[in-house]
Amino acid sequence: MAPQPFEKPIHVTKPFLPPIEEFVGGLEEIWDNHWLTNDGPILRRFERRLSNYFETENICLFNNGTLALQIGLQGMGISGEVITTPFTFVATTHALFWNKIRPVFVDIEPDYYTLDPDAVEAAITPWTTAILAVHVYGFPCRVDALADIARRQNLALIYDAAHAFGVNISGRPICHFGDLSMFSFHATKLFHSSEGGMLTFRDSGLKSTFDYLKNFGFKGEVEVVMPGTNAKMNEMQALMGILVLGHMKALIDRSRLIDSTYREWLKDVPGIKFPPPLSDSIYYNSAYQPVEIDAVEFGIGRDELYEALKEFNIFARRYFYPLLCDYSCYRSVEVRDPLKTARGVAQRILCLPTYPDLAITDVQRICETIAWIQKSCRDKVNIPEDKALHRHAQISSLIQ
Ligand code: T4K
Repeated sequence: MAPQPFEKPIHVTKPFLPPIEEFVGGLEEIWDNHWLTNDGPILRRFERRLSNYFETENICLFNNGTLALQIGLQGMGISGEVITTPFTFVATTHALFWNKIRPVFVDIEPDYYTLDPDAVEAAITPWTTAILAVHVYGFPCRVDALADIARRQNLALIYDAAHAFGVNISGRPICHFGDLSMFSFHATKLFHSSEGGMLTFRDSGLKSTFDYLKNFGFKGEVEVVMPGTNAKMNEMQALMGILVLGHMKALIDRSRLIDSTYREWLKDVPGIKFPPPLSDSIYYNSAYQPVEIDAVEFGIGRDELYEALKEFNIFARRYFYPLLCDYSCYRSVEVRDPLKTARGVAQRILCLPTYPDLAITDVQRICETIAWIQKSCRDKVNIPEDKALHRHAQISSLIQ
């Protein structure tokens, strides 16, 4: 018998919200202060707490991660060509575009989907100024290999660490690798401030530049030293961030438990591949739950599973499909690397729901649903790939 659909939609994520009394208490402080944005007292407190958490003084807060990255590149004076990954959220490449930098897309590695250092090295030209790598899903890039290339080739090493809040390598927060890291505090992230972003950086001299750039370029009241923008975090965002930070250890523990439950309950389902266990030196945040679907072994392809899950009120997401270079706005960018791994992964990847509020019994139910779809569809649906829509109709009829 088919499993019952969930009564309410299960989305790929759902933001953690602190107890409402904590937020209301903070709002009272904001009401007393009559200070809503522009370097307010709560923002400063948030900055100090993050500084402590990340073990660095070199941080700067923003109203979102996209503008943080854009300003990071601008403040560091990056130009020309930057080698980057096509397997990420669009904002990574948009930040290059807004700085008039040409993205050079190269391939990723098969286990953790991060930039392949050999492909990076092969793509360097006299115009290359930086590497922009992504700790995608919070999986750390091969930081030593990339640092070695950056040092030898005199390139800046920049990380989009949007997904990597809380990740450590050999006990060091991940922001200590590379010249600059950007973290997103968007509502869909394990750590969030509803919207928000942060830069951490090696060169403390950059702090004032980033502060100018996020505040119209103002230095004091009557001097504007550079054409900045408005990318300031406000007090409500900072308040949410402080409160969520207080729960961070429990949030990561919970995500790790969800991850191990998925792995245990799906281990006997053919055609589902999890990223291999990480080395013991890495403390991982389990922020996302990516799996690869092998259409031959599973019986149906990733897209059909994605559609079939919707019938059960389960809304997984195909992060990150299509590859960035295949979006219409980047199709004109020349891509020399065949992107063999990235192309395959983009066709197979599916991010399953994971968020702290997701009950373990619901994770098990999602797994049972996937196992049921696999069993029911594998032998019964025998329609060629090019009739995918027809296949979907067949799958729907099996489920009903
Ligand atoms: N670099 C990387 C590698 C990134 O992944 C991102 C953002 C950035 C840079 C840029 O950082 P920010 O400027 O965003 O700080 C979402 C997020 O909007 C985006 O922040 C995130 N990456 C990306 C991976 O995912 P969508 O278009 O998938 O979001 P949406 O609205 O479809 O939300 C996904 C699901 O989350 C919904 O189905 C339901 C749930 N949800 C969402 C929101 C906003 C909730 O339950 N509550 C909510 O408030 O992009």
